[in-house]
Order: sequence, then C-alpha cells, then structure tokens
Amino acid sequence: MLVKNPKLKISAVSPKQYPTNNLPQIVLVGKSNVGKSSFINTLVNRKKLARTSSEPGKTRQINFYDIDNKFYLVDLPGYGFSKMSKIEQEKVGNFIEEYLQKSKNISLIIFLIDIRHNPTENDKLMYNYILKNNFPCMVIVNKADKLAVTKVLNEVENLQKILNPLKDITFLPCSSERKIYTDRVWEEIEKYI
Ligand SMILES: Nc1nc2c(ncn2[C@@H]2O[C@H](COP(=O)(O)OP(=O)(O)O)[C@@H](O)[C@H]2O)c(=O)[nH]1
Ligand SMILES: [Mg+2]
Repeated sequence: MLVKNPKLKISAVSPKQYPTNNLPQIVLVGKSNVGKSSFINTLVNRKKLARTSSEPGKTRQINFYDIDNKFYLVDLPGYGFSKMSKIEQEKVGNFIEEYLQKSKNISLIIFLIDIRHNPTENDKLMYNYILKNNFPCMVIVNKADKLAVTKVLNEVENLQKILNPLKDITFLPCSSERKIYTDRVWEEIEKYI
C-alpha cells in the first residue's frame, strides 16, 4: 500500500481520548524495544513519524496514527522492560489491557517478537491473552536482518512451533531496520482494513 498522509492523531493517556470514529484499528503489541515504532515508520515509509528509542520503557501513552483516513496504526507501550519496577510493569500491563478491553474497533493485533530470542514469559502471557479474547492476530518476527537470509524462514517456523503449533495464525518475518519483507506484511494487513 502506498501511504500518502500518515499523521499522529492523538497520544492518549486515558480512554476518554481514544478516537471515537469507526476507522479500523491495527494494533502493535510487543515487549519494549522489539521494534513496534520502527515497524510503523517502515510501513508508512517515514523516518520519524513514530518515535523510536534505544532507551525503552519511557512512555505510558497510546499513539494513534491516522493512515490516510482509512485506518489507525496504534502504537502501544511495550511491556516487560526489565529496568522497570514490578509495580511500574504492572501499571503498563493494566494500561494495555484497558485499551484492549475498551476499544471497539480493533480489527487486527500485530504481535511482534524478536527473531533472535525465544518468546519471554511476558510474551507468552500477552499472546495467550490476545488469543483467549479472540482478537484477530498475526505475528511479526522482527529484526530478521540479524540472521542470515537462508536461516530466516527456518527460525520463523521454529517460533511458530513454540507459539502456534496448530499453525492457524500467520507468522511473517520482517526487518523494520532494513525495510525487507514488508510487501508480504502489507498484503496481510490489507485484508483487515
Ligand atoms: N537490527 C534491527 N534493529 C531494529 C529493528 N527494528 C527496530 N530496531 C531497533 O530496535 C530499537 C528499538 O526500536 P523501537 O521501534 O523503538 O522499539 P519499540 O520499543 O518496540 O517501539 C531501536 O534501536 C531500533 O533501531 C530491526 O528490524 N532490525
Ligand atoms: Mg515504541
């Protein structure tokens, strides 16, 4: 998809601020630093629309990006940032859950994991929460540039075996850094807009 005019609609700190129109919301979920904000920038072909950071876990807000008045990309705060206190981590968890419960227009959750690591306990909790609540979901295995091209598909399959042995969820590799594999990702997303 060729995106023409992506813009930040609002950084919501409470549900009152969620957009009230009926545009579908495509939501990025994943631990801090997995590349959610970079993924948004890559999809919409902008360097700095979504703020990326090498210092994760800073902000507790939900950024709604209006994509050509067709849909929203929703950037959630990351969970599981180890330098955060237990209580802070719990607050972030509740904040994410509140959005997932209260938003009426979630059409797809894009769950990001890192190709180099097995899913963490927090990843598994979040992933199971998504499935238990019947959200449509696809898994993006990000940072694929960190592996040799010949190993990427094997590792994606490996991670799918761990999280989704039934193989009824789409798993796709991506590199937000190098902008590779994104055509296939767009193809999948467009089914939900
Ligand atoms: N090598 C590589 N680095 C990435 C990729 N995606 C994101 N990063 C880096 O990972 C860090 C965290 O990215 P960010 O998008 O802020 O993660 P977020 O916390 O999930 O939003 C940044 O330093 C990015 O440059 C990727 O596909 N490959
Ligand atoms: Mg981010």
